[in-house]
Amino acid sequence: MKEYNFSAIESKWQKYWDEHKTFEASNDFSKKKFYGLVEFPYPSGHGMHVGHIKAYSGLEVVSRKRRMQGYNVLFPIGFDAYGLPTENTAIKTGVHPRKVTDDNIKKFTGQLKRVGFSFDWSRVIDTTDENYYKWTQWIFLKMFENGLVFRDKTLVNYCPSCKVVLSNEDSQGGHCDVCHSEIVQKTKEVWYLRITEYADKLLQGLEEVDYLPNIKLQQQNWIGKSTGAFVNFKIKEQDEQLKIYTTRPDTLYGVTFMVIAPEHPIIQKYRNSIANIADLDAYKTECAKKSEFERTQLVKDKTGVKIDGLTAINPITGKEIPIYISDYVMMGYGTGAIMAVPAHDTRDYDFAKKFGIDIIEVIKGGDISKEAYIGDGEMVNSGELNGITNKKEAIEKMLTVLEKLGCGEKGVQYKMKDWAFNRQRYWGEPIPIVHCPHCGMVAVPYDELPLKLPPVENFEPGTDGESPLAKIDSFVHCKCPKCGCDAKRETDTMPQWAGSSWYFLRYCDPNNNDEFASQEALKYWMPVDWYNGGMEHVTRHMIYSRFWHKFLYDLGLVPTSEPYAKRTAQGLILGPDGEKMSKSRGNVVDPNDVVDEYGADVLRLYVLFMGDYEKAAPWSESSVKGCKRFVDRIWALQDKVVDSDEYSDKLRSLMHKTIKKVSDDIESMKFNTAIAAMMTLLNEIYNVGSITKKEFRDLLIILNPFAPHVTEELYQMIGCEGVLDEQEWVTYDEALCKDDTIEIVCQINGKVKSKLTIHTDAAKDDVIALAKADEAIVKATEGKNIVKEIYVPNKLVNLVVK
Ligand code: ANZ
Ligand code: ZN
Repeated sequence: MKEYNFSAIESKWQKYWDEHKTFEASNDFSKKKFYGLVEFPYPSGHGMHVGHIKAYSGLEVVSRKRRMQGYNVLFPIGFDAYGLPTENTAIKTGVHPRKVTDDNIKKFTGQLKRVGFSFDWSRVIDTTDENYYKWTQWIFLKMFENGLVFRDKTLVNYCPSCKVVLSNEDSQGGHCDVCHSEIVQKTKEVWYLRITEYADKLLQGLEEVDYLPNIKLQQQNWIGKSTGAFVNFKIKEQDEQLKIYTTRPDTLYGVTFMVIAPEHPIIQKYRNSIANIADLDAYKTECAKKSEFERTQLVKDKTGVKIDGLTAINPITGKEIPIYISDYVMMGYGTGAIMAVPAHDTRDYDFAKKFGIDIIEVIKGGDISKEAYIGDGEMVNSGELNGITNKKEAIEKMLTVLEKLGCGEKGVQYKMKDWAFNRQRYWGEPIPIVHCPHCGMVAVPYDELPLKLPPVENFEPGTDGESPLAKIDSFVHCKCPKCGCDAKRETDTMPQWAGSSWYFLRYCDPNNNDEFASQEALKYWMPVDWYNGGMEHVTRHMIYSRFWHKFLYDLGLVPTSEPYAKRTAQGLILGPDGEKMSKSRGNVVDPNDVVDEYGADVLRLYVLFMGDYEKAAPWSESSVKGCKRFVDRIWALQDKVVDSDEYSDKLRSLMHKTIKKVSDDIESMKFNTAIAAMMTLLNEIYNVGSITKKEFRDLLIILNPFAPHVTEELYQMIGCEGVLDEQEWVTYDEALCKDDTIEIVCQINGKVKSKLTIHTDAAKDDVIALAKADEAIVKATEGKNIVKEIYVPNKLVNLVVK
């Protein structure tokens, strides 16, 4: 038998695929199509991570299968190359970001090719390429033209270390997404995209798409639609109304005070009539140092100051109530003012306790001397609402009363805010706007795009968070496109997420110089049939790109209202220690090392075998070796081939079952159990002692998407016609898939964790392998060592772990 020289075999086939353009999508738009999309990488200096391999391997398998099923497959790749890390490297090393980017892209390309991914290399996109960002700027100008771009001076999230303004999406949890520094609030005039105008469409669109349930849920929560009411409270001392937003107008009789955000404009308006204005100012200054995240933490001690000189009147009871400022009310949500109902809201309760304010029960059911009661119950102390037990009914009734009194109305609010769309940095798309002293903001004419990033020597941002572009006179000074007089260019650049907001459209027609993509290509390829990526992008890139897409749809420039028909997500790969992989922990696995030692096929098999695709799983060297053994044994089958074009009696049934299992499992992303099924088949072949040529051929076909190099090689070695990747996917006979199976229990340290369905005659190794691939078992053994494996045939598996 020839030695299994994986590195020679792998380079041979990679070269073959390159030369034959095997995986280039065809422009024959009459064929049935499949568009599989994976999140294009940010080409960082660290090179590829095993996480990238796992992220791409899922749809890699699906795409290879689809080609064999006769689809015209678009499975593209590119580089999302603008961004801070590259610029920071440039600042540190003095090497221009263009060069850093090109080097990194080269490195990534080499690594991706070494793994044998079947990407269409003729359609590679680089978001920093002027032929690409020309269209990013073009779409931005379309938004500008349509009133979706504006500038506003407000409180923004500012990262003092990166010296940039960040969107809410980029500062979740109060930390900078790039450097993890704490975010501070700063008043600054910045660019915004009016994404909130699309809030309802983004929410409704979720009903049309096939996303994993938790992905949908996260998007719904991020958009955060809330239905409630706006209510006006009269101010006793002034001819003034204070408008609040509440989801619980039914509790109006329980309002005993009001709280407004420290930044609320009413304070400035009446500052001369407020006796303790100095205290209020001081409190506001303290608040400015805190992040929104800190301010809204439920557990923190409540602070605030009572406004001395403004008193509100409850519109229902006519009672006078005090107004406080406190940091738990945010200026950016609702109206920046609330009616406080301490009996039934936890934050209001804590505040009332601390400041000695009355607590009036209006819903029966709890013990308000101990804590706020937030459940449902009968309305009490509430005039016309008394006796009502249904919350909805109570809300409706109160709304009618408020409307009659003319002091309230139904209202809708969204958690999502407009998208702070700017960076004060060099390595990004220049915002194509000119500021003219006469005409105001003027768009750069479309035929002048791309507005190119000028060459710069010094990338350091300015001290006041000013872009390095502001220092380049030749860039800044220009003529107004409208009136021709002296004007200045905008010097902010677009944020990291601009280029990725429409890249899936460009893949359809990447070299078009007249349009971002032709209508013909878009009509054929869109929507993306299946998009896979990380959970961390669900409330950023996914929301942003759906917004851009819906905007283009409204202009009639794309054929579908949603960009992605289906979205799934892979789980993280953890370090061998079960912790998140990181340079500082020293637990990072380099995919290059794995390819060197075991080959690309083993790496590909392993990242899909290591556990449930959607779950996090720790790296295990011994499991990598297990996959290597599997490939070695597949290789060794070449000595057991019987020349026959039939299935043998002994293997017929198992062949059909395995083909069915692998076919189905690929569709539901259960790659681990698909591989386990092929392992079972392999063991059975060894038990039988031989394999017919037909059986071998069909096994190679179903294994090909996972391990394409070794299967191509074997396919030729056993004398099959043509090349494997041009063969048709194999079919099975449903009738032959019925089986003698039995359910057994699966234990960890003697405790039942899961159940498995196995063949009654399955071998011990196979059952153990199946058990280890089981979702619940993977979870229960995460980060632990299996020290003993027990199998009681057709009864149970028990894994002893430490
Ligand atoms: C009275 C009330 C009584 C409330 C009660 C809740 C429970 P969602 O569902 O998230 O929309 N609120 C309104 N604006 C606020 C702001 N700018 N900062 C902090 N809190 C604000 O929450 C709406 C509720 O959050 C509103 O309903 C208001 O408190 C508070 F038993 O009004 B409620
Ligand atoms: Zn002008």
